Amino acid sequence: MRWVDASGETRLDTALFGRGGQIQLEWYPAIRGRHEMTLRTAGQQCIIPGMKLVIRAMMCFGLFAMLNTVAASGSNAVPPPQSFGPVPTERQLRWHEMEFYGFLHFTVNTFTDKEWGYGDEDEKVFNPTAFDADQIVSVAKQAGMKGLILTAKHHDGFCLWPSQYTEHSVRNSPWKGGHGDVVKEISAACRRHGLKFGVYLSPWDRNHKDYGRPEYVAYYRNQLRELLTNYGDIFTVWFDGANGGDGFYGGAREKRQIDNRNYYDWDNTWRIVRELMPGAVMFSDGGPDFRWVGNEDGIAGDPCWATLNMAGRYPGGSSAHLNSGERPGTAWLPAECDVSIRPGWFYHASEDTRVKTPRQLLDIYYKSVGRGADLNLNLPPDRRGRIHENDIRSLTEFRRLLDATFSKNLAKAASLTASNIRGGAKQFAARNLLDGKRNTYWATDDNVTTPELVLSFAKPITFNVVSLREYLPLGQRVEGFALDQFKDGQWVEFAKGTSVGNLRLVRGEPLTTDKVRLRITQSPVCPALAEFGLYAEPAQAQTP
Ligand code: FUL
Repeated sequence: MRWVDASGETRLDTALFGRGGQIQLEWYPAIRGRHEMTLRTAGQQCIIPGMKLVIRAMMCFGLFAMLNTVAASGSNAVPPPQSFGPVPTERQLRWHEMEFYGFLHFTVNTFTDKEWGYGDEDEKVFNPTAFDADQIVSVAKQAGMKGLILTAKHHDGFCLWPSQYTEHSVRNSPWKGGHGDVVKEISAACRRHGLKFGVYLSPWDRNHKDYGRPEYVAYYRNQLRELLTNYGDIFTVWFDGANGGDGFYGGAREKRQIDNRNYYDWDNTWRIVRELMPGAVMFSDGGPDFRWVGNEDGIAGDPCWATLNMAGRYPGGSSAHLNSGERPGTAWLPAECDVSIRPGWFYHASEDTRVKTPRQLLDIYYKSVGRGADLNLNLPPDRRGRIHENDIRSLTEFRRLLDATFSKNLAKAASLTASNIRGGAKQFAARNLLDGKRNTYWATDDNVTTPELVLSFAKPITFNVVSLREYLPLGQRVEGFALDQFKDGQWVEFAKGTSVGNLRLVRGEPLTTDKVRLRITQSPVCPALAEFGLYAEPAQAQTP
């Protein structure tokens, strides 16, 4: 048995319970009264949410006994493949499962019609007329987003929560008589609607007098602590790479350059997040948990590897290879595609007619989520403090088209023939590809790195989207694949690709056939694939 704490460190290691297989207990310690435990043995997982210690201990004991029986009975089981290269942490796996979430860019800029505030804005300009956190969050939820990241503080330094460390905040705005707290309202609405909540806290602060000096770093960390202790669970902290330049700086109105690499002492700043919110993932150009994709168009590279070489990487550092990732890489550092539904990140009435269309959003989805990245789509609240009707219209149709496409996996009707199954074991059977679960997978024997899978249908099917997913805990393995249809008595290739990772969506012209073949054409080790799907997009999604 391994007892792993939230930072990934093994706290206890004993063979007492795990003779026939491995049982893992992960314990996320008390975070403001919340506990989470994960019990895992080969192919099984049980998460026990917050409850009193004694009850948890009793439940664990019973579950251990049960899981140990399962693990012991599998003592002669075929061993799973060894992992390849860097592998994701638990917190990164949880982030991969989200796939699609949103940004909320909201601050004084919304009212001054700017993208970057200078830092000298009067707090009084922040005055939404009909702020409605439930409207904002429910729009995101209906769009299928799994979480929202709020700009608690953008480069202008204005704080959307009443920070005790500055006067430059909602406390001095007329909104709700100075008693408003946007961070509180959005985080609470996220909890009510079942979305995760994250914060963007700009390192660059054009308002603060000490920016560029050590005192500011202490201020920044104090604010980070406030956000991580007063607003419940935070799934991510988003560290922007844009750093230093001209600004108000307490009235100095000058240019301040900083040394991006050393000024923020990132190791110690990140440590605060690990201590206060061990389950949270952190974003920046250089990680440590997920990376920028290198553009603000929402488009991942093809290939887009989830791995990167980390030497010389830091927030605000080089963007070389962020779009494609690097293979095999020294760390698991998957990409996030961030893009706004409008040309700007903040709301501007002049952009009401320039909202991305449902088809543009679909194209972005296929080129981000469909290339193994997560999509972070920005929805800027307007001056009322709501998501604008035009944005909602576009999102609603986008969601309808996605649901119409992915509600039915046509591959489920197929009979499957795999050229190899690891040890001939049911545990690694090709059928695992169709069960809709990311924790079961098809794997082959170690020496079989280019297997094939044939899907045969009783009646011809028509599809135009193929999906593939790797079993991520074993690392990113596949380097090349091809897809064939059986046409006029022979196999004809209709698509090929390289990286798969969390998800690969291949989108093309509709095909009608009664046989489809997947060929893994390149892999340094035996592949481990979790899902395979064939889908048909409604006609409206396919027309330009
Ligand atoms: C950039 C910022 O400068 C933009 O204003 C926006 O917040 C974007 C998401 O990140 O670096």
